[in-house]
Amino acid sequence: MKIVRVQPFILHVPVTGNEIADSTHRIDFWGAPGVMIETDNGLTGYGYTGTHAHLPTDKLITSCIAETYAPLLIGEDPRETLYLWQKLGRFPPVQWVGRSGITHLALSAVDIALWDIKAKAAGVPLWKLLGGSQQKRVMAYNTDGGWLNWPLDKLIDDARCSVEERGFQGIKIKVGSPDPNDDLKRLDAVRRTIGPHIQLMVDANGRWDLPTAINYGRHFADYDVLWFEEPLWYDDLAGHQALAQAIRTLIALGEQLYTLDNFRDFIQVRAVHFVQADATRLAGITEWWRVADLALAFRLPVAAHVGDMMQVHLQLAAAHPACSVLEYIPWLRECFEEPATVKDGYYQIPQQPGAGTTPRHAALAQFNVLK
Ligand code: 0YR
Ligand code: MG
Repeated sequence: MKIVRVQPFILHVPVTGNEIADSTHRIDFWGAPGVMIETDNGLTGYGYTGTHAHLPTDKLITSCIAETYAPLLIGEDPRETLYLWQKLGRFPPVQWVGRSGITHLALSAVDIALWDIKAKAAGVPLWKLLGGSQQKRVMAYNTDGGWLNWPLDKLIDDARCSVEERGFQGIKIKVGSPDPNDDLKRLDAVRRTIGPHIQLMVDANGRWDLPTAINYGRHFADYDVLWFEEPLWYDDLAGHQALAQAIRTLIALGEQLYTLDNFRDFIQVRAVHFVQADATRLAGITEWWRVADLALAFRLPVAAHVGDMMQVHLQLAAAHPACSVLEYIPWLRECFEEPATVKDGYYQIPQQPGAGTTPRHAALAQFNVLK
């Protein structure tokens, strides 16, 4: 089997309810720069990464795919995923300009498309190719809620609805308001609303400094917060390590870490408890799996970051023993042939061959902004 065509695309899809905000981002569209890889035996694989739908930036990713990676892929066997990951990711000119960021996001999209082909060629969903099981229970917690741009009454209504009507057994809310006391008020109101038995997480999206995170984070235990996510600037290893020792609430991070080396550094100094590896930031399935194994070796759970890249993460969670919880953000959901679906608080295990990344033709026609 040989790769004969590499064709990038960029989906821009509206987020739920016009606009969402966390402490750091305010967005109305989600972006999925991705790639379609065709083979000489008629199989087609799809992979993508996630962005804030800023077209000039998204084009940096797709031009890396089209101009740098495509020539390295044409004629290769797409099933040789480890070899191709190395060939692209360690291609000296790429290694020189970007071991994370744009080139790495582009490599994610390519790697996922290759695994999609590999699973389609085997005639099984990716989770089965990776050794997973139909019996695996993957809990969903709702993150398409708790937004910082929502007033208190909407926050509370949505928390109640998530739990009582939609069946989620866990939810996450954003913190990082201009006045952190407002965050504690919102947290208190949400905990009262959902009662003591629902998992509740908070996410500061990297906003706070260490004193703020210690001062306010130490109150989170009063509300039985399961984890405090991205409290500090993403790369601040020593800060997270100090925070993990200073407060009782456990630390989650990883959605802005790009490499196995980044995760090793955080994990080995115990600066993280819930490992939020994201296969669309780490370079694909290949590097995600290495991080998940690393977490397993330290007896840490992987709570994969999803953004809204549920399709591929559901496959991984159904396979990897360290991962049994995933956030739920359905912005891209309708774009796919077999959309990730939650029932009674748990994800349904997908059945179609591949990585779950095959878009509907109509979605490509409607949302592809790469002309
Ligand atoms: C906006 N999940 C997150 C949104 C979300 C972000 O970038 O996607 O809040 O990915 O932090 O845990
Ligand atoms: Mg987050």
